[in-house]
Amino acid sequence: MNTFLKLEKIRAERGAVAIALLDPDIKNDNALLGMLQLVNESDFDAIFIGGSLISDNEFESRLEEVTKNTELPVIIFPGSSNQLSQHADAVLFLSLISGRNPQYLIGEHVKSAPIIHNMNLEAIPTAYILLDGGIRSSVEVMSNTSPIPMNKHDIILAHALAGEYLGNSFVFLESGSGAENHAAAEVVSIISKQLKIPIIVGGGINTSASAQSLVNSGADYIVTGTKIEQNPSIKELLKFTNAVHQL
Ligand code: 1GP
Repeated sequence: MNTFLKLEKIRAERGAVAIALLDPDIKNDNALLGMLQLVNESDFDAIFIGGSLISDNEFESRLEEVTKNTELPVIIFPGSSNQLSQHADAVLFLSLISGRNPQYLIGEHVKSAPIIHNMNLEAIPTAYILLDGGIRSSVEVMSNTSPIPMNKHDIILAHALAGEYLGNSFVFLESGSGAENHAAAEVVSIISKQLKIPIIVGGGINTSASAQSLVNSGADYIVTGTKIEQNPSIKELLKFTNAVHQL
């Protein structure tokens, strides 16, 4: 069974999937294994790994370290085509469809496709939609694209439908790491009613109440990163993953 189907099986069994985002950037170097330990003990279902700034050599060695120390599926959430490794189970093949920057619509894809092919890595096509989470996010700065305002429901829906019709396996509603406002429950609700493909929601989801309300609104996968970097207790993280798992 490939990684996408494994994730979907978890979704069917648990109602929704709890994803821990680990940023292998140098700033987290000493803390990375500690954060991984927390994730391993807190009932997360999978790990996304990636960041804005990390280079290819560092990425490879840190990814190897992570995969050696967890039983969870490890899926690359790449900031660029430099972030690839055969140690991962899969890579999100992201198209930043909320933007109009060709580098993130096809450029990085062409650069990374032969590498992914040679690594025999599973690529999971994902329509990545950046929403305005109330901060100027790293994605906005690094991709040179603008987020969609959260109150433009019809425009967000049009992008999500386009993502589905383009053949993506997931739509990812991203408010940016450290967002002040995560994706609005109303937005998730509107989109989940119209889409057939599963919805990943991430950015600024720091409390179990937020996670629960987003899952109630139709989010299929909840991603959290910053919370794990803030040295939470296992009890607190278990409360969070428990709020995601509604079955
Ligand atoms: C960012 O969606 C992720 O790409 C996670 O965001 O760090 O705010 O949890 P946080």
